[in-house]
Amino acid sequence: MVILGAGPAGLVLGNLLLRAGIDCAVLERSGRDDLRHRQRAGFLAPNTVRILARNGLDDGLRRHGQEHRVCEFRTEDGRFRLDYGRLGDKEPHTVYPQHELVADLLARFLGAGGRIRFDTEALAVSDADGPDPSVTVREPDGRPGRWRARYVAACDGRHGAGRRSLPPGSVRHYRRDHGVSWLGLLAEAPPSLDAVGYAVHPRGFAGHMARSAEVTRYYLQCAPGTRADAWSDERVWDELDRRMRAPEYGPLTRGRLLQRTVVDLRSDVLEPLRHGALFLAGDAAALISPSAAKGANLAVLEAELLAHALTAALTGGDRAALDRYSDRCLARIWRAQEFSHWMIGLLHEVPGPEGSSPFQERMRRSRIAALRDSPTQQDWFAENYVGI
Ligand code: RFL
Repeated sequence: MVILGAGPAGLVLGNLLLRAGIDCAVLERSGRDDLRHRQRAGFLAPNTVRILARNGLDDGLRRHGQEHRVCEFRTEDGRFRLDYGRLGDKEPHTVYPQHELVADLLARFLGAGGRIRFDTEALAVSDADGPDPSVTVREPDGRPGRWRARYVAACDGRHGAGRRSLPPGSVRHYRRDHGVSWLGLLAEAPPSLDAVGYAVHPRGFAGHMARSAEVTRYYLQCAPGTRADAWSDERVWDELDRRMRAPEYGPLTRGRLLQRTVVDLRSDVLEPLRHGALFLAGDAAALISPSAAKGANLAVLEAELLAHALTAALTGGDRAALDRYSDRCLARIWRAQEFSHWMIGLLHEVPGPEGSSPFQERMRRSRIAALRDSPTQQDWFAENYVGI
């Protein structure tokens, strides 16, 4: 069994297969250090925490994860807070940075004797629908190599070899460009409020999300095509202050900007998530805009489903769960896509065919008012916000 990619999807899958006694190897393009420092997600859904806990992969999470249950909306019509941990299914998020989770999963995998090849880039998966599937790779010394495997799990993200190896016409590709971009920032500064902050402003969206006591993630909507380094640090902080309405609601704690990335809000889904012996999981299966923080959560969920299905096939010869894998994941993926799409419409004036319009601006305000005023809407929000 070969797994491409050592992100949350690949490492959860690797750990579960290893524990089930299945011979597997993980091929990872990056070096070990790069992997441990790649800061991305932070909000883990309760179901993700349960999956990690029941598989004994939650040591770090239990020790260092922080419960999080409140979000605050700031708009031209004032501000309001939702204690989503008391609404809907009454469950909180756990804030635990993705790179810490990846480091934990990696340590666990290696500690249990797992095989991982760093600096090894998968180039293509061949003969996935034939008797002898294989993966061609570029070895760390630049030379070509080949791995044979009964099954291949592509957990190598959206630009990985898994997706590239799908023959034309073998899967359907659904995609959507939301026409909205965010400048994603990591600041070496403690959180400025005790809630996720969503600010909707005529100048664009701004977001605030705690990562740890020392680091906070911020987002600033920017024009598509903006370069990550286009704005000075001072301009970034001034713009955050303005959009988060700091003069009215309190100052933001400034700090050094550790990371800047431009994130174009795009979504796509492949159907089915399988071609012969090649299975897709995580971002390789579906890319979801970070507006509702679902990507890493879907990756963990899919990895567990795939691990169980592969274990049944490889240890008992029962392929029924493998045959159901794609449909089971897709039901959850589309639900998460729908909610993320709704969040984008809540937080931005999504340009319509004729661009932004006053009509859309009024629709957005009305959507926020419904969330502020309707307990039913709040329960629905909470259920979808933490659910998967
Ligand atoms: P990953 O984490 O991208 O890991 C893929 C791994 O594959 C390797 N790779 C290859 N290896 C070998 N050969 C090749 N050809 C390869 N090509 C790639 C890569 O080096 C990498 O190590 O995918 P995975 O495991 O599917 O996990 C998905 C999540 O990383 C992603 O969905 C989330 O980070 C999305 N996301 C968030 N999700 C949440 O659930 N909660 C959040 O709060 C959240 N915040 C975010 C986010 C994504 C963000 N960005 C960068 C778009 C915040 C941001 C800014």
